[in-house]
Amino acid sequence: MKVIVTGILGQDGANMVEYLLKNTQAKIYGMIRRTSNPNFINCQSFIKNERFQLVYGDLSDSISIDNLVRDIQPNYFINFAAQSFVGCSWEIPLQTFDVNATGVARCLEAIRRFQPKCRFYSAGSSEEFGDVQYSPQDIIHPVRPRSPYGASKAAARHLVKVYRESYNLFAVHGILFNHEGIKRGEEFVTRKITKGVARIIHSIRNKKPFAPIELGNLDAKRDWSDSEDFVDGVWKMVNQEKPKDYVLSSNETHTIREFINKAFSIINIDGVWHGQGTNEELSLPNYMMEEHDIYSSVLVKINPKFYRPAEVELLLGDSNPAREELGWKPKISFDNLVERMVKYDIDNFKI
Ligand code: GDR
Repeated sequence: MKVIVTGILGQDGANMVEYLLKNTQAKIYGMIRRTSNPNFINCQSFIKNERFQLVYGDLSDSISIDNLVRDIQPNYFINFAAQSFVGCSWEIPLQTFDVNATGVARCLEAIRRFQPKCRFYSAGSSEEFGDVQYSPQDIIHPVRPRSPYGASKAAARHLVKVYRESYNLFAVHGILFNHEGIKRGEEFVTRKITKGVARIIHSIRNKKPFAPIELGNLDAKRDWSDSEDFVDGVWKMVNQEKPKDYVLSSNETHTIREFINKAFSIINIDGVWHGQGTNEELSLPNYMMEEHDIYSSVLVKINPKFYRPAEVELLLGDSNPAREELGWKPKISFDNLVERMVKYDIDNFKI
């Protein structure tokens, strides 16, 4: 069995490769783009595994995708490569669309032409739901994206459906709500917070001043899970009898503020919120200021540059069909996820 996984330098691609090496006998072809200094930090556990092979390709280059599918003749093609950062999709809308939407068309075309038996996974997103009309959001919730990123994923979803129905391909588009973990990129809000907490506790322990974590909208609500749970759901999705799209989610929602409170509670800091809007801040409680003799006290402050031109205010998924029909069940709760990320970042803290 041969599996092409794209996006392996990122969180989901790396977790998928680890999952497949552990749970299958497949040979894995991990696709990366040609760059001068690729960062293999997420791939350390498998880069030298004899069942793993690094291959070059680029979703914006159809020749490279055609060649990989024609030469490897994969049984599965799992596409996690993307411009995955919603926040910067307003700055690079065309590149976002080219990679996330047209890139999916390039994969589907390569499969149609060179290996039509190959099962294809397209990484969809709760961002496709956008300004939601009801909660929880299920697979039939209307598509109402609020960002170029959300629009690109919605287009990919339609392409998958069209290719499935037109050519009878086994292609699925999983709608994944937010998913995080110890391999998460540092610009996403959860990792930014947990890395910030690790930096701040390091300063407190060393009696040094610290700068606050600067964030944007703290009122947004997200449905967070662990990426390691989701790759199991993705594998179950591509191994159904007939192709069908599913939602993966924790079925819980929390504000960014709740995530921050939970993250600081892991290091026993019960911060004090004060101010409103752009003046809102989280500070150390007074007794800690006295105990630790620290000069700086602001843990979190707002920086409007992290506000988005349009925001998805609320996401709350309904993954019950995936749980019932695929037998998928997440193992890591919201509290476990935050704790795991904070502890990992403290243990691996480097100045
Ligand atoms: P999201 O994740 O856009 O939901 O997409 P992100 O962590 O970037 O933002 C979540 C929410 O936090 C608010 N926020 C901030 N976000 C970032 N990145 N940085 C900040 O400083 C900050 N302050 C507040 C955001 O406004 C937003 O409301 C993620 C990505 O992984 C997508 O690729 C994926 O498809 C979806 O999740 C499901």
